[in-house]
Amino acid sequence: MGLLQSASLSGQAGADGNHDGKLASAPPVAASQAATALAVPVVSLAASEEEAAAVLHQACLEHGFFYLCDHGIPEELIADTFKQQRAFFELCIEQKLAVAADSNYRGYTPMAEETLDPGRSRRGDTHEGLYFGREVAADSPEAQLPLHGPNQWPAEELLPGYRATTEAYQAAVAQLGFRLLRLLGIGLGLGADYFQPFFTHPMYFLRPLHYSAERSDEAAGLFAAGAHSDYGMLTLLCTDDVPGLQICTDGATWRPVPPLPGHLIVNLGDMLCRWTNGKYKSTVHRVINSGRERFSLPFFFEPNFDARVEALPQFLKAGQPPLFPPTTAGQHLLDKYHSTHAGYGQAAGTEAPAGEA
Ligand SMILES: O=C(O)CCC(=O)C(=O)O
Repeated sequence: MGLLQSASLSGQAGADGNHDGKLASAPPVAASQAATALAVPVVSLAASEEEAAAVLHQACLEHGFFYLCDHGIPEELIADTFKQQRAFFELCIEQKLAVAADSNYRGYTPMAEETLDPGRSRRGDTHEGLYFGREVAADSPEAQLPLHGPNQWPAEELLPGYRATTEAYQAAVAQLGFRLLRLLGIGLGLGADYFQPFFTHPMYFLRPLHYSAERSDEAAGLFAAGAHSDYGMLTLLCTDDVPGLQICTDGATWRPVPPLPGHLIVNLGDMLCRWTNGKYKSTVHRVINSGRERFSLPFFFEPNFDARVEALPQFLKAGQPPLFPPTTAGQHLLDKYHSTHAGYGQAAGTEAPAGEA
């Protein structure tokens, strides 16, 4: 375990500006020129839980991002998962649309369907993707909840082994999510099991992404993935070797977080920022494409749909109002889907919530 050699950081900023639908800490275009890489901490799961939790805690206070090594997901499984996703995205559009995102928003979302930074983007983001949630049988009572139900898989004859490989990767990364929950609880002084009750029926989503080779053009409002903070608890990201991810921790400067062989990139989402009343950072990030096709595998680890998310009393100073109004994990996710996915309202048969675009 250790830290990468440091590049000093000036100041810090939590993102989750989402209570008003805006990203308060994304820097303006003029201020966001390319900058040096950031010294993102490295958490090793080979260390004891206490040691790992201490490094993780510091990373959450300062960056909201860390690299994760010794995570235990076999290299071969990662390579096979990327290979299968490439095969899916190479299918013709009709074949991909055969599993178009359904009313639970599980399935395929075409190129430019998502706009993560609607305030700055002039076109949809230059990626296509797939959502695979925790598998929920159609006849389960849980399937009554928005976003819950069976996943949509491409036919086995079309992509042999696709489902088995993707499910194996998803199971491995979900297990990691639960390990990190323990470290978060320890790091915050709440106890290793503190967050478990919020994750008895977690909403998690593996989201294989394919970025086209189109160059991003910030001045023209064209992004591979526009500036945003993540909506849930944690994101565990595996990327290919093409750089592109940038984060903004100081409200002014975008800095690259390059892929590191054998490491996942983990970042905190809005739920942790809200539970800790901003103590932990839900850091704004984006993807800028410099002309190469790119694949990534974000895994969004979210609490139960009905988990109440509001500042925990431990993180409120006397007389201080919470930074964010209370919400639930499910409602927050639905609000964000409505504001960033062109197809969500139609697919789910719902109107955008009041106050959202
Ligand atoms: O592909 C990446 O590197 C990041 C993806 C991302 O930010 C997201 O899906 O929220």
